[in-house]
Amino acid sequence: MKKLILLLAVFTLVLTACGGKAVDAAAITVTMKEFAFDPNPIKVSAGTPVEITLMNEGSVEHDFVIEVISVTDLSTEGGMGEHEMSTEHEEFDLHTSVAAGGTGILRFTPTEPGTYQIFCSVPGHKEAGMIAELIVE
Ligand SMILES: [Cu+2]
Repeated sequence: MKKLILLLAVFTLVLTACGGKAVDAAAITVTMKEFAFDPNPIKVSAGTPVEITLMNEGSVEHDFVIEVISVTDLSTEGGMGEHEMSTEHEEFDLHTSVAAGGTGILRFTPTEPGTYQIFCSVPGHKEAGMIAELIVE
């Protein structure tokens, strides 16, 4: 009986350890439409990996751009890659394009606290107010 109690105690400890919080990546879902990002602002922490799921709920292509930001571990998934319509050769530190109704994933770890402007680089969208802020705390 003593052994059973000990086993139960160990089992409980293991369960607690596995079920503990320790979320090491912040998962955020951002919706894009004409002409806004939601939520706005988006708050993240310096040094903590961020995974942003971009859902385009609009009826045209949108993208998520931050022109200048210090990040590590950058990766994207499911986006459209480069714009076909874009004629500029701008280099953005963060850039994921998502087709109407599509989803893209952007992963990065911000390294410098600050407030960064997010915008959509599809012609006319930024001018129409498609901007937001990323706050790195
Ligand atoms: Cu847009």
